[in-house]
Amino acid sequence: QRQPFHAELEKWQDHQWQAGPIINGQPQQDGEPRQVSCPAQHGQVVGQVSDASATTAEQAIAAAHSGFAQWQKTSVERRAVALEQLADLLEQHSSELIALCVREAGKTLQDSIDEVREAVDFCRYYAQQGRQLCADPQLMPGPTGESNILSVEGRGVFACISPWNFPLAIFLGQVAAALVTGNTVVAKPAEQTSLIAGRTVELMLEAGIPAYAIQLLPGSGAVVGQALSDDERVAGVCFTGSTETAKRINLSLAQRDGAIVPLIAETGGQNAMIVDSTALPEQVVKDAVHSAFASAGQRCSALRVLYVQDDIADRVIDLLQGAMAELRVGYPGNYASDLGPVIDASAQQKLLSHIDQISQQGKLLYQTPLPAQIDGYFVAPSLIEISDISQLEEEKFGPILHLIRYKAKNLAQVIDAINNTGFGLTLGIHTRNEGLAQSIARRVRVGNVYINRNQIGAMVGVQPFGGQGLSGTGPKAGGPHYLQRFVTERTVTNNLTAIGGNANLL
Ligand code: UN1
Repeated sequence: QRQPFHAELEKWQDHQWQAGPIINGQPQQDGEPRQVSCPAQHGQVVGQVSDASATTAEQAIAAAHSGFAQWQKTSVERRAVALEQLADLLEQHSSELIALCVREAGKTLQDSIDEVREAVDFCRYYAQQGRQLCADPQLMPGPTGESNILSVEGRGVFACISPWNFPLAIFLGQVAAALVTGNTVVAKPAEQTSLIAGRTVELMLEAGIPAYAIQLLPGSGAVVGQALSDDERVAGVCFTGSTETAKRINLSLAQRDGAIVPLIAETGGQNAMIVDSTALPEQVVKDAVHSAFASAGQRCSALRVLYVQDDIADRVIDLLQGAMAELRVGYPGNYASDLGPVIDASAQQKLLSHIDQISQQGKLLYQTPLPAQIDGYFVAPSLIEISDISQLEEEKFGPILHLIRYKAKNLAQVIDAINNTGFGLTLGIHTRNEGLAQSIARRVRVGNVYINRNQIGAMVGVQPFGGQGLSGTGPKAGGPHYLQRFVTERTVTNNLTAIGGNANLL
């Protein structure tokens, strides 16, 4: 089942990429490079990465710090145009970027295509939003004889710390938001996907984003992440990843002497779907399977707990097993694969031991068989019945769907149990009772509610995305308020009569 663009992708099948720190546009070599291999094929080498040391991190922060004055003086129009040029360049290089997403991150072809699309959307959307937010200073209404002018400006150096599950889209979404609002950026990509980040920064430089505005630091959280959180010159942090890491960053920021520093965090979820007995079982199953197993469940928005009203539970389970039997797990570069591998050995281990342990407490209802001779970090899509959401202590980031039966009279307890997890990211509702859907949507504290459809794949500018509680700080990515936390505001009030100006002109 070859697609027309497949030959294009094949050109990149054996390509080796290199990445390392980039400071003021110059690639740096820090210590021995490490080898990156494809999560779907043991031993298939994708490239080499040189991780940043604490000394290099310091140099990158210094470079971003001294570049700030220049970038702040650059008009928002020029900053926005640079992002739009980058969007065009990403489109021109889409087959390389898609191949890199498949090979380094193990994302399926479809997910990799969507990934490039979303990165392009973020650049264009934030360019447009940035023009509005950072437009000319606003003259505020006020008493005669005074002028009151409100302006917004970048905060300074922004640290952008991004995850491996959206190695291009979220990496670039954060960076684009920080840049268009006038901040210079030090970007720390996830260690698992440094090659994609490195290639993206090369394209940013080619697109005309000045070298002083974007510094890249591949490396670990312990070295690079810590250096960014501790350094007084970093004026803001934008983070997507685990709740636990967000808390650690918050703690480091709180201990700074020099300033109170904003943290924009988008973290995990314990996402549920509530299905009542009026729902259409076929539609429920289609949406639940996609929400739970697309991207091998490695989305913070993914469905983890399917609550089904007991009257239709057996029917839904039956259909779910049928649908899961149809899922094709395989090499992510094959168009026919619905699911690829999970990201690495440690993720695979954690997921397999969770399946073991929770199946003993509950009941393993179905597992999609893995093809024979599959060679990589694959986890079989699993459906497990449990009795209570509190049995899941933390987010399980993989292709595991838990199912809980509930009785209609206990709906309020279901809602309380979901709220009591403390997470609040996505919620799915399936019912043909519109009043009930609206009532549930109001009572479960989450950032994104999806009614009678799947609950992943929020679109930039359409479904602003982000949660509350343990799931993040807001504002929502891809929404009209996102850029506001990247800027600081200044109001200048001027008594015009003091210097004899003609106050009436205002
Ligand atoms: C994430 O998994 O970190 O709604 C974010 C979605 C994506 C966002 C997921 N747009 O699935």
